[in-house]
Amino acid sequence: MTDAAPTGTQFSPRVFSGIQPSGGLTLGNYLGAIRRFVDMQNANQDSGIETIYCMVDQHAITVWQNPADLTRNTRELAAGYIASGLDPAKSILFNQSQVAEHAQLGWLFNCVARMGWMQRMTQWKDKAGKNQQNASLGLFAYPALMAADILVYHATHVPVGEDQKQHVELTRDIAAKFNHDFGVDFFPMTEPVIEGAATRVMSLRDGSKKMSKSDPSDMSRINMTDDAEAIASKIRKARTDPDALPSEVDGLAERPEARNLVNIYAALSDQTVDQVLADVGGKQFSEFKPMLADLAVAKLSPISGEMARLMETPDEIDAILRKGADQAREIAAPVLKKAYDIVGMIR
Ligand code: AQP
Repeated sequence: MTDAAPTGTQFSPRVFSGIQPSGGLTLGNYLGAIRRFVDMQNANQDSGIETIYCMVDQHAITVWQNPADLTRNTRELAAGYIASGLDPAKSILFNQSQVAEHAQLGWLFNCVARMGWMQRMTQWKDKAGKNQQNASLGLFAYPALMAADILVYHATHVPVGEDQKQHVELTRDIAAKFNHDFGVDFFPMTEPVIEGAATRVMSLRDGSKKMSKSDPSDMSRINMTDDAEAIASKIRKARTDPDALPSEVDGLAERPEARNLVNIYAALSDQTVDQVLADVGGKQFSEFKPMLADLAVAKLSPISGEMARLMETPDEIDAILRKGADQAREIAAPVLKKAYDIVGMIR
């Protein structure tokens, strides 16, 4: 890991990331984020670097969530984390609303971040769409809370998919402005960690849109809870073009749907896109899609099976999250206290 300190201060490496329980987990969340979370947990075990992974329920409610669905989705997300290989004995796992320090530091950052910065956020523009006047204030302020999620742990590294890069850059801007305004070297310059063949998994129905939990079309995504039949059917019906697969990467230019399916195959089989194309170049989609479906079922079924098993004992999931929240608070509380001191608030 690189040293992420802004100037003279040494910040110990620490990893933080989160996912919104705003729907069921998708293959995009898994390949773009969770697999990286697990890699970083396992790679950093021996070095004592903490890995902290959150279910960001306060972000989820920036758009309407049915309360019962939010509860279920939060537990299911926790089950997805654990079933994918996150181990509560190795990583801190909790839901955001149990650690009030996130929202408390988030308020300080609302007063540091500038309106113009927030207005430039692509996700705000995409999610608020043409109806910005009717979007929640929380949706607009979301990136400042995300900065607080990260910086309340002085996290130096954040594994995310490509779509979150801009928010991590904004986190650095907020940290730099706080440090500059108060003449301190208190918050680190956090690095996004964006790696792998599938940092941006696209919709199965439209290769120009990212695969998303909140896409109205269930056929656009593979859910981590889909059974083998659903996975095979979604891949079979995935939009493609009529040409055979190329043997080289250049042949995927201007073919977003083909590129997406090849990227997914590469990520699931732990190969590079070049290696996959060397193997499948020249094949028609009628041959490639069943190969991809078999691979996806083989990789995802054990995870969905384990998620279902864990969901049978929701109390155990809740207990894991409560314990994780206690551990998280131990790190976050002194950082918040120091931030309040810097700002001049009496404690
Ligand atoms: N399609 C994707 N490809 C690669 N990575 C992805 N991520 C999400 N979709 C893809 C990564 O998953 C992490 C958690 O994302 P999130 O749930 O906090 O928010 P999101 O990016 O807005 O994800 P969704 O699925 O699109 O949720 P909704 O529909 O509620 O907005 C992040 O690291 C993200 O990059």
